Amino acid sequence: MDTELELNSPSATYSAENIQVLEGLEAVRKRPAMYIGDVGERGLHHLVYEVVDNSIDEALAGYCTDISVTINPDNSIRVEDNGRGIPVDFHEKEQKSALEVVLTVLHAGGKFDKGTYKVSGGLHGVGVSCVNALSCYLKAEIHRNGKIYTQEYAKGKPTSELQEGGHSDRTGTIITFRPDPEIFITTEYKFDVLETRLKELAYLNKGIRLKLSDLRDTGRDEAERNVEFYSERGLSEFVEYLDESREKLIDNVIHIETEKAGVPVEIAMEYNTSFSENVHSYVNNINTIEGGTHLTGFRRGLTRTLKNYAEKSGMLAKVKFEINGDDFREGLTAVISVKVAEPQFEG
Ligand code: 0RA
Repeated sequence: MDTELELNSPSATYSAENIQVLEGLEAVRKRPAMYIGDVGERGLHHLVYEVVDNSIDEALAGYCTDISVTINPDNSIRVEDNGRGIPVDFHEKEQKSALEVVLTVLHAGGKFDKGTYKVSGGLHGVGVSCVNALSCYLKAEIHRNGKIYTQEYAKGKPTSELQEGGHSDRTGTIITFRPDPEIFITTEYKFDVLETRLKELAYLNKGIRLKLSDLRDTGRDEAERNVEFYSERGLSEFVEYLDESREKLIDNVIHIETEKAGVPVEIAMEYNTSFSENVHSYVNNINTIEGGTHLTGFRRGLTRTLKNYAEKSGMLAKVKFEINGDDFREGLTAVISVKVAEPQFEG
């Protein structure tokens, strides 16, 4: 069925509600690149980040401590967390379970309750429904209310009812999905790519345990196929890792954790003996390579603070040239991370 034709046709009798749901199902498959960037290797890996980001949100809300990603032998991906589990109760407005809403309605990947802390949500922030739409198979297993619930999907549409299974003494969500080969140019996952991202996420979100296992026959040995990331000190450790091969100029990483206008701000920085600037900035766990107001603000603040200090302590009097911001960033390694409710991403 050609959805666009149907929707534009004057004889179409869809209600607004139906249209929204149809859009959720069809639009993503029609123009996948618009939702996940591309249908190559990047987009393929992006599906994993999209699911993991939901688990990270659950962790940032204080309900989840462990997230585990498995590459199955058939290149399907399993993401398991020990969060509250996606709600399975009946959603009156949509006339389906909350789980089905999360998995089939675009942008409904987030929490329904406004009060919760949702800052993650991927580069494009499109949610799990997008992953569902672009998967030839998806299974959701929910541990909640002392029970196990399962439901299966194909290309974004349920292929089974929500099933109530056995007892469970824990809570959590397990999403298993297989990217649709009709959509993606390649469906082969790269361990190293996922490893790099999970490691980064561990540094950016201290206290969360992130695991990665590869069940494929890759020739790598056991230890190389099972890695675990956990950062106790977050950005400080990130900076130490970035400066691993450089010579320190100060003993301890400067670590600032604060909040401005409800926006959590975390900064870690240190100086090394090199002359290069190595500043990484993140908004909602996404590397903002083009910078932004958060980076500009940091740079200005650093220049102002150090210049003031140099002036007051009489150091500037000895300097024969005009000192500027670049001078304060020589040999600087820093990571800046902010978490904003409604980010404005460009590029
Ligand atoms: C909607 C509402 C709530 C949690 C979630 C979604 C949720 C989604 C994902 C996706 C992967 N893991 C997840 N964990 C939770 C809030 C649930 C509540 O209020 O109990």
